[in-house]
Amino acid sequence: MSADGLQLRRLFNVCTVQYISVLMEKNPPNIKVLISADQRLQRLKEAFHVKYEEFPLFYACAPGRVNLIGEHIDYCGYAVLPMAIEQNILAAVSVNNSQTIHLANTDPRYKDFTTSINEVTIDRENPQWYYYFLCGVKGIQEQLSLSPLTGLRCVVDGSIPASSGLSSSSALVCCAGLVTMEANQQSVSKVTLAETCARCERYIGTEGGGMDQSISFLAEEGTAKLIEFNPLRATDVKLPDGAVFVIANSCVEMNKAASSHFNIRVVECRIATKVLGKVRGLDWTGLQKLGELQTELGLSLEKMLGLVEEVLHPEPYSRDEVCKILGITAEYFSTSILSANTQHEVSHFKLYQRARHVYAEAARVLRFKAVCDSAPATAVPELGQLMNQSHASCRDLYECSCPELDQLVDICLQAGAVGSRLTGAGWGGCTVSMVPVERMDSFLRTVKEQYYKPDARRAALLKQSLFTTRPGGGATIFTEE
Ligand code: ADP
Ligand code: NG1
Repeated sequence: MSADGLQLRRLFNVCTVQYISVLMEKNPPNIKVLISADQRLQRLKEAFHVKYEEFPLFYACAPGRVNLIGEHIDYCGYAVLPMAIEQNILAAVSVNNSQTIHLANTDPRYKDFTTSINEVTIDRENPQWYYYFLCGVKGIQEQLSLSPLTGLRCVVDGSIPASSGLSSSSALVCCAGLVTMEANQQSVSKVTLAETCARCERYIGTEGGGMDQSISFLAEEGTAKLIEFNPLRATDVKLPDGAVFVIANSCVEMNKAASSHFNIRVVECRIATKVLGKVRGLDWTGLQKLGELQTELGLSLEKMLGLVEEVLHPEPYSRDEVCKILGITAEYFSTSILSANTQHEVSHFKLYQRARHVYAEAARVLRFKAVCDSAPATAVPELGQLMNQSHASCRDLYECSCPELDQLVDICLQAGAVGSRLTGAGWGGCTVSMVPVERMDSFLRTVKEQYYKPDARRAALLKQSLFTTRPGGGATIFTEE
């Protein structure tokens, strides 16, 4: 079988396990790194055996990510700059003719779930863990018109802190997509997998932009990636020597699907697009993203920032004002512009602030890549400055930070980071800091002392909350030798 020119399903011997679906033909990932040592695989295999009294047929694994810069702009059509992290979602799987999907988890917080292959439905009112899995199943089923699906048994084991901005949910969806592909003996290219999983994660109710699923599939060890959309593509970004990226979790959890913060921002960007388009005389009805507006107008990002200054006012827009500008009824506004979980959540929209953040952040991503590519002697401080500007914009214009994240960023900067910012959706979760190699030890000591030690809950979570990270490999499927 082949897709996008790749010869799929050839066998590779990697470590003690075999790499069976050649999604990564050029650079097969180091499976030992992906699953962080054999013991985890062994424990999962045992858990699978205890649960189902048989051994797994294959394993699938999809990494989380840290976004270095480019926050809340993927769903506006703009490029972002993430890298995969070592932490991932790993699943052990067997297939059968039972016409059921059995899901279990090594973490007792996530309860067992069973459903018929004919009833793969997602309840977005109740975003339980297995619905994320079913998003991946449904996405691949639809993409490949699979009917009937094969029955399967699966145990999931995750090492990504949940609701912390490191994309545990997308890693789960991507892992489930891979499981479904392999269990049904299909082959799909990495790009199609990424696009399918980005689309199907929206069944849970959040209107994400595709960064997380793209990096989970397209990541390669040793390099961050510039991810561009429409068409989806990933370009290597070599990070400068001399600095290390450190992730620190604020220990504040924010579940995207269980709140409306995220979708409100998506809606505000959509309204800003339409208002700016209308004022510039465009047919605004089909325009959804600030990036599409820029393409239509053929202007630079700098000019788009000028347009925002000229057209939008800093005071929040009421529903009435938006309806008046666009010449639409309140009903049209509700049904065609707002999303399901933003209908009653918000009465005013900060169009000026959100659009300014998006266009300036899009420019920062391009600058970050340019600095990495040209690698001047000043690369590290310059990249740090871009990260600091990004955090300030997330905090002040996009309002997706929180007091704990701001405190943690301040502590990281005082501890010696050249740049520090929230990463991922925000309102809690992690920061990423760029730290010169020679300051690493004192940086870690200071952050520990100042953010984690004074608070018993944070101190208890320290081990999995503060860690250095290097660009990891992408999702894969493998079996035992
Ligand atoms: P994130 O920023 O990590 O993607 P979300 O709030 O979007 O955070 O998603 C977190 C949800 O993903 C969890 O509530 C849970 O339902 C699911 N999830 C994350 N990790 C696991 C795991 N190891 N096993 C099962 N489900 C998980
Ligand atoms: P996380 O950090 O995984 O919640 C979310 C979106 C991304 C992106 C970032 C903000 C999903 C699945 N992910 O990521 O697409 O918009 O926020 O940059 O919705």
